[in-house]
Amino acid sequence: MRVDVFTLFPEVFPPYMDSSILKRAQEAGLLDLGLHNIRDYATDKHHVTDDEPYGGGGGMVMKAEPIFGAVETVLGAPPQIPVILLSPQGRVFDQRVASDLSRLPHFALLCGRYEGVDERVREHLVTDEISIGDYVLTGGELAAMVVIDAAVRLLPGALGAENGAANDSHASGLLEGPHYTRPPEFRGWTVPEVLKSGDHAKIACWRRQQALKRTAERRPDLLDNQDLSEEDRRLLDSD
Ligand code: 9D3
Repeated sequence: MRVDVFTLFPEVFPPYMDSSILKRAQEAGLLDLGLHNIRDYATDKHHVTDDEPYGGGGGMVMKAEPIFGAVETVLGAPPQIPVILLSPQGRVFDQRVASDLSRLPHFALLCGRYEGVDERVREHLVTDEISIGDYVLTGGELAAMVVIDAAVRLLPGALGAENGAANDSHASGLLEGPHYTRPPEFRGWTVPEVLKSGDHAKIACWRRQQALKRTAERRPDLLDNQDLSEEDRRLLDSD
């Protein structure tokens, strides 16, 4: 998968993108990441990328020209791939959107800053718009990294065999139950006996029950779109 990111702050990407799973994905050739500084494509002497809004009201707006210049120079005019704007007005990102993106061979992410981008960018360059949730960020860069992270870990081979993406809690549609590791007792707090029993059928059953109960408690909305089996309903109702 190739992802081209257009941003005024390309330097914030490598510390995260070059760590852990995303680093491995790049080394394995699963992810080819292009970082492009929009400022490099501003043609005036001072490489200005923002300006005051028509109509007043304060704040600054990202100029169309440097954005078109950057995207069309790198991707061609018009680009033949999805150009996704990260903005508070986008459709809210979730595991389904991540999965859809992970199937694309190539897409571009455009990171908004300031109060937003000139509307002509949205009208004539952008093909999709994504928000990562209902809270206010400083710009689209963190959102772009969230989107890349969630999409890349779904690529076959991006995770170890053990932690297959199919096992993710949001893939099952349920929250995960509790996890424990050594020691068996810490400050007098113990690990549930069932996890040390070696009875794998019983452990799987207990984990399913914990996941169901935790989801019912914390995210009942997730259970609404679930087809629970008779066994699941029994697990939810028993202690
Ligand atoms: C004070 C004006 N803001 C009203 C709430 C508008 C505003 C413009 C630009 C607020 C934030 C931003 C910068 N945010 C993003 O570019 C952004 C974002 C976000 O803020 N929340 C969730 N997802 C995203 S994706 C990009």
